[in-house]
Amino acid sequence: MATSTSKVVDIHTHMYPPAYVELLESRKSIPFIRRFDGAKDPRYIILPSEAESLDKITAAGSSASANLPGRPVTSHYSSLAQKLHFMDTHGIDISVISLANPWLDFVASEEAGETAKSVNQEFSNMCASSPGRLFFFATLPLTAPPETLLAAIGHIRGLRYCRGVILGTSGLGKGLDDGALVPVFRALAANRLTIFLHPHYGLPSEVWGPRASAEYGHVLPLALGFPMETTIAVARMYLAGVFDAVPGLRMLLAHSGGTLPFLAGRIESCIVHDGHLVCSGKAGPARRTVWDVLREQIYLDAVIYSGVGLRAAIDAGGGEDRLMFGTDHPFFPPLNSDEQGEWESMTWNATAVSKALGDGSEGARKVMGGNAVGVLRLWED
Ligand code: 5CU
Repeated sequence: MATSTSKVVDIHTHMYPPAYVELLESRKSIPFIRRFDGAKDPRYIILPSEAESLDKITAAGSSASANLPGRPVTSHYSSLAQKLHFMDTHGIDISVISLANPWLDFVASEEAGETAKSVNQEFSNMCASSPGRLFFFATLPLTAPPETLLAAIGHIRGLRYCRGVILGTSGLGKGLDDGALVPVFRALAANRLTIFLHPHYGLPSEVWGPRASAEYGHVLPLALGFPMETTIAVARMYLAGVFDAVPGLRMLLAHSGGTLPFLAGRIESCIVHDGHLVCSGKAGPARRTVWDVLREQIYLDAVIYSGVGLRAAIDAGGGEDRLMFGTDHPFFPPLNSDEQGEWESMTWNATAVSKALGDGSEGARKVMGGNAVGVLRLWED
């Protein structure tokens, strides 16, 4: 459902509103924001794999010469003026902003409902202050009791600039194939709220081997752990029949669906050759395949940084109508040039779109913004 607009829309772009930053600053365990002696900016420590380097610094009693864990928290994380500057610098007309990982996954059950309400209200206010330029994916209080969680959907559906929710893969603690989540998925679908599925937990740190934390930076968890986490979460939903149970469910998968476009054929083969699934009637001819679900209920972002990956994502969804451009701002800032200038997260992803679909082509216009405007109703402001 693309429109003929040539607007550029960034659907994968995060903000940490000031109240959320304060919450992180008040914490003593991951996730948290902490200042280290001699470091210009505070550091944001979120990934389970960062715990090891944090422990080393704590044991050494000094951070002066050490490789600091986490990432610097600059104004790009929480300043709206900075977000608009980033958009203007890169010719982005509209951003659909969302809280970044790990959202409210760590918030105590009794506080989650109110925290979600205030975070979502902050997002709503930011969007209202730049009408036509900002929309948002809200955050759900997943640790709250079921009635609070459903009430949160009631709250966000009334927020003028909200177009969906950003969701991690842990769900209520048992993953997204948990039957207890079906009412939540139904409520989101009934309110035309798209789920933006985003990873956070990656894979267990052991899979990266003993050299990773000292020598390989964040490369393995971010480049490989994140995409595998998304792939596994969606495969589990598919195998549990969630997409059939909630046909109105629409999901937008981060990082072009992890490895799903590449592995969908293998998942299919494993299903039809699985004795257990065949005997229990789950692999019969009436089954909607993974390909069907990809073409009917799933959108993929275009945050994959290469034409090769993007081409696979386009083909998996049956065409360019299911891809939406994104930058992942404020993550991956340039390290050797001015942060107020051009970011490769924009240029690499935009170049990938041109390479895969042709510079200035209709397909490229759809991916750069037309699909997002149509699917997320970005004209209804
Ligand atoms: O650099 C990172 O850690 C991240 C992250 O945590 N989340 C994200 O969306 N991109 C990069």
